[in-house]
Amino acid sequence: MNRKYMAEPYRIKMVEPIRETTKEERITLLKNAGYNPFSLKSDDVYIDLLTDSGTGAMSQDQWAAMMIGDEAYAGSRSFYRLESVVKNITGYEYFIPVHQGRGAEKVFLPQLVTKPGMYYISNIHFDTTRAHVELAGARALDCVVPDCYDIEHWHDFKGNMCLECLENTILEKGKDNICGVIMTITNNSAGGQPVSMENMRETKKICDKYGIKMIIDGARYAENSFFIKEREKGYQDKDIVDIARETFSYADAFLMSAKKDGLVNMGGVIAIKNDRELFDKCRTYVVPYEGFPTYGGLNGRDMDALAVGLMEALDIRYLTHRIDQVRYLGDRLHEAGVPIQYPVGGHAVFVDCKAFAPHIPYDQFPALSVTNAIYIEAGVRAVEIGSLLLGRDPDTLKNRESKMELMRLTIPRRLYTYNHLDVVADAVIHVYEHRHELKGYQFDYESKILRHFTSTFKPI
Ligand code: PLI
Repeated sequence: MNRKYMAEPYRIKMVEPIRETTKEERITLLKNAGYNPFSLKSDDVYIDLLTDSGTGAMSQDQWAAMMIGDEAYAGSRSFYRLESVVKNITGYEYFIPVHQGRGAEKVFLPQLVTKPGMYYISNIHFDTTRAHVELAGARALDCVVPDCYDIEHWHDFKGNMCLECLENTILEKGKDNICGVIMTITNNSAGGQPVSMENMRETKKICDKYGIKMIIDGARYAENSFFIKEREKGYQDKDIVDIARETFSYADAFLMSAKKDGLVNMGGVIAIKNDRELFDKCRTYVVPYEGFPTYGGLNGRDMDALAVGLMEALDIRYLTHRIDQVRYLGDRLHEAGVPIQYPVGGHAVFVDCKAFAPHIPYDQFPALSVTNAIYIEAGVRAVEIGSLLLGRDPDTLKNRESKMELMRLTIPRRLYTYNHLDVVADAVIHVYEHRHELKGYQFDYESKILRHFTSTFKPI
């Protein structure tokens, strides 16, 4: 039987109760949190769609693998098991574990910054990636395709790199001033939108032409591979793992927050295709920042859980259900007329808050306003991905205006059911019907780096 949305390809054998609060309680809780959902206690959240990072459910095989974790400081069996999986999937020679994605960024990105005034170019830098580029003394430039901003209309690969923008930027800044090109797959800030294999290939050609390294920020590479299989000509009959391998073949290095498509609660990866010198530099820096190169901030048991999780995330039945859940929520909102990034991406539904609350200007953070309203309505926690997250220009210190003001409803892996997603959809639709009542926010306290995490606000 063909179902529109695939049912869970698993049974639930352990449950975690979740608490429901009243609307009155939530009004107070949000006020006490400085109107910043990051400051809410998770116990005060009914359905937590803040992030899909480290929030998924592990499988019985992962829990079992943890029992064989070998907690040696140097050269543990767990390390070698994980290394062999990473090498098998990527086809790369070198691997270093790290505690999470930003650990990989902190160790790796400064290695390619060789002088002042350099740039990384990405389809869109994720926020921590941008922060680490800037902390390393370089600047982050984004070159996503214009389709990305055509929110209402279907484009198969809205996450793609704009090749013209990429080449023009290299020529304008000078190839010797480009540290590297970072391809974020899927493109989180564009709405979890996929990047096509063709785009990977063409981007690599441009990188090779100018002698620039290409790096994959592959937190969600398995989901990206799924979209390539679904949408790109010639890939329908290929296995997901082969699509992933071809993807990696077009890059020189792979940085991963394994908290997403690694299906673990903590972990990260640096993998380098064949540049021994770069590997040695990263190995040197991983020691003071993360830990010895055979554990990089992880327990042996974490590495074993990741070794299993990486393979589970490439399973087509797992991926079909995963993407169907996101599609289900997207379809419910789309059918009700709520403006969303369409089609939905791999890990979240991104609500277009510029269209949702056009009366709130960018520097009063329309997506924060919608996010706070759905928390009050139903105890659902989402996250702002817009001008608040983009932060200030590091040189002029002016508020940067994001091209899109999005609220991300991020779906953790294997955690919630379709019924939970109905609660979310009903809340968002309710707030949409009362959208004219929404108000903007101003800072009460603004933190200097990655301000969206710890700042506090006042309603205007
Ligand atoms: O949260 P980390 O440090 O494990 O990973 C940082 C990171 C790097 N790249 C990309 C594309 C990410 O999405 C990412 C983290 N994302 C988070 C936390 C999110 O909520 O989307």
